[in-house]
Amino acid sequence: MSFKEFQQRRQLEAAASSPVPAPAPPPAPTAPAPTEPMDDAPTESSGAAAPTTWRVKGKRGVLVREAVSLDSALVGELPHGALVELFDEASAVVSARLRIVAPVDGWVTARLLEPVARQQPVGPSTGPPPAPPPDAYAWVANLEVPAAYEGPALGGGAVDGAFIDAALIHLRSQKLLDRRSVLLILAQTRQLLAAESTVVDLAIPAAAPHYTVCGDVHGQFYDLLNIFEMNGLPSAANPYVFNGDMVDRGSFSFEVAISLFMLKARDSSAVHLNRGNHETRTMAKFYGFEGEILHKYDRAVLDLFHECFCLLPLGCVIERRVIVVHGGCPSTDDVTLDDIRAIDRDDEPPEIGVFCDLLWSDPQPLDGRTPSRRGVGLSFGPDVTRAFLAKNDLGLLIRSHEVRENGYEVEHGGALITIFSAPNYCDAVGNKGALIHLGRDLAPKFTTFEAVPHPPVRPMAYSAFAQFT
Ligand SMILES: [Mn+2]
Repeated sequence: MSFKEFQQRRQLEAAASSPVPAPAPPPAPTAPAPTEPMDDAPTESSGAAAPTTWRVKGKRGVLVREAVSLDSALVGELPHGALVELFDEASAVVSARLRIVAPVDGWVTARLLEPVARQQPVGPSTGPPPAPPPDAYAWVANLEVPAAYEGPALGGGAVDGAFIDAALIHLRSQKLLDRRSVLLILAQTRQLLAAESTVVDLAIPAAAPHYTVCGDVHGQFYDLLNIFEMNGLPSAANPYVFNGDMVDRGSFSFEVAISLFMLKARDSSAVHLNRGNHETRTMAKFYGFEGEILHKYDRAVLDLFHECFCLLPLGCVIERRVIVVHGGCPSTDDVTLDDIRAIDRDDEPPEIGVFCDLLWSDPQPLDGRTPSRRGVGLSFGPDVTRAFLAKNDLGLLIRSHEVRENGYEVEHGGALITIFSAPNYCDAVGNKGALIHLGRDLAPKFTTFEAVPHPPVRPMAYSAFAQFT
């Protein structure tokens, strides 16, 4: 398939599937594991605090950590994203706002939008005040590593260089990490991401010559390893930005995501991760990541990945001058960096608005804004890029999100760069991959590279769309 044919096919695919693909049948339910509050079992959670029974609009549910499991047979009519009030079953002494996030396996997870406001119960007190919530992931450390497992395992939980070296070799040989180590890495990454701003300000560290900025990797783990071989592993002296779409399409999305997360867990400043439109439940369900994680692990691992994805920053600004976001410019000219910083990103992206635009938009050669061929986000011209940069005192916008034949393209008169790091995208496109070095002069320097061989697992092997690709 030629590059042009691929582009035409992608346009057809986008037109057919946008904005949101039709829902697929739900996966087979997984049995709840009694030791893990992550699972959606209403009566099986353990930990210091006993589950509390709640009702939501008169429905019963069970509080587990900061999430609530609700019987989806009862709340199935509540759409994704719905805001609901939660009350204590007995006397409405506790209330909180919730957002429905994940209807799965007969149970709906709803996330607390604000801390539970506990009030004094009416009438005489019947016991001590409620205990503070236990560490949400303390249970992970108590998991057992199967005796037959021979790979590297996180003993005390700290990710160090020796673990990373061993884990990358292990993953390269198509072996999985033990589930406890995976969950520990995810729990640590989640904490690190939660501490970051929605737009992260990055300065080139004194010990580093430049930032390396990579675009979409899309589950091409062996090409990611090739980047590290060419350009070095992330470290304080060799910091990276990965600009979203780590996962989906390529069938080694687990390996890509866990590798980037463990590198971040070792040194958060060495790896900065932006959110792409594929770090979302809807896209992951159809383009392979969900199926891959359910094949390699289970739903608890998938859910924790998605909790991390929801906390990924929407962009970063390097040395106050270069903004890096996955898609592109917003729909209006008045959007400031402070507006973006103020977005409550801890959620699935909406289908319209600044949050959506940053993840989905594409540049176009002509001035102005037009509807996107994707049906989500917009196409924006050079004048839009210039206005956005000027409004925010920026000099350059780096984005990803679209394949380019040479791995990168300088567009909009030099105001915008597309960077794409998945060579021979989907084993079919024949494009190069590229990365950018951004030194103190902030003049981008490009490195391009060809695809390397990977084990014979085809792209989209785990996808619900697999039969169509
Ligand atoms: Mn994308």
